[in-house]
Amino acid sequence: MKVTRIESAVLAVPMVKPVALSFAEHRLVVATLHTDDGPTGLGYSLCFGGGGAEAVQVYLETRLKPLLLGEDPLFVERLWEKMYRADRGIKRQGVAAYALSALDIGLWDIVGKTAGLPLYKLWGAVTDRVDAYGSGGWGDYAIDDVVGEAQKYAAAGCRYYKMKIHDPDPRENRRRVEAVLKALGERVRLMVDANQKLDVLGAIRQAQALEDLDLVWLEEPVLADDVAGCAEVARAIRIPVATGENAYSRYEFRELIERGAARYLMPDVCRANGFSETLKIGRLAAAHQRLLSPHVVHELSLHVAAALPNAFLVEYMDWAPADLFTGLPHCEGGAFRVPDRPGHGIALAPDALARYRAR
Ligand code: SMN
Ligand code: MG
Repeated sequence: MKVTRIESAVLAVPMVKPVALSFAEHRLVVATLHTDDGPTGLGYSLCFGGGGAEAVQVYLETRLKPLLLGEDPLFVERLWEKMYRADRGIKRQGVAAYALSALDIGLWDIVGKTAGLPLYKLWGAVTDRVDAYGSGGWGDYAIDDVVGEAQKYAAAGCRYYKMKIHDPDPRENRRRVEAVLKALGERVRLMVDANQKLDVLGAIRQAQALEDLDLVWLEEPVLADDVAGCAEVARAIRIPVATGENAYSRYEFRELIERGAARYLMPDVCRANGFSETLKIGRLAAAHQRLLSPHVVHELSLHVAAALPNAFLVEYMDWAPADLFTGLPHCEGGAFRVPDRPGHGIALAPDALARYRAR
């Protein structure tokens, strides 16, 4: 089997409220991989808020696509190495990793379809149902918006909800968290996400102000580059730390683990060099008693979580309009049943390219 053609596009997907209070749109870089006598694979990377999608597409088209054309798509590991090692004199990660991720996801889709197996079973399934946490609560929401969103996820059965702590005043963040806890009662536990906004002392102060609220984790307290700073926070506070959505490889995750920077590791399959690397990060985490909680794109991450015994929840951000994909799983009783179609089970809806292509 050979890869004969790869078509890519940038899609611009407008957001509705409450997400629209913080983001007008998200962009997706989608890649369709065609083969001569085998199935077609779909891969994509989610560029949240839209930033950088055009650069990701250009890198994919000009630098990575030529490495795959004419190759056997079942040799994923070989092709991953070829893509990962390309241009290493000018790139580390970022844009290039988003592009590689989309293609790796597309290659695995072909492998699953060729084997006639959903990916989680191809990888040796541990479950076919994964619990989810509702996620959102962005900084531009009024408290009522956060509470309303949390209640929506609780109504879908989610027993966890993650919200942002973006206010410069730790007491205001506490008020927002308390309002959600009060509205949801005992049924739901919360995570909080600082999105790299704090410094070490600020994070310690913020954690102290939240310590008695039985939070599951505090996420990305300091700049993602500052692993030592994150580790200092993790040592000093009594809430477990989660991080990793801005880490791209097993090497970065190894450093997070070795420095004791977090208990929960959060690779994003669309950033961390695809399914191939995310699975390796998951195995590395298991060897160090770390739980893997994959970042967003639950419709793809579900396969990873269902194949790893040390996975803890997928992140459910309900942003995709109904006419974007076919095969999107539904949250029932706070969990997703992993799609049992061969590959990852997600396809673009028939008119999605025409409707959402960015202009
Ligand atoms: C987040 C950041 C960027 C894109 C999506 C989601 C956020 C989270 O930090 O963890 O949910
Ligand atoms: Mg986060």
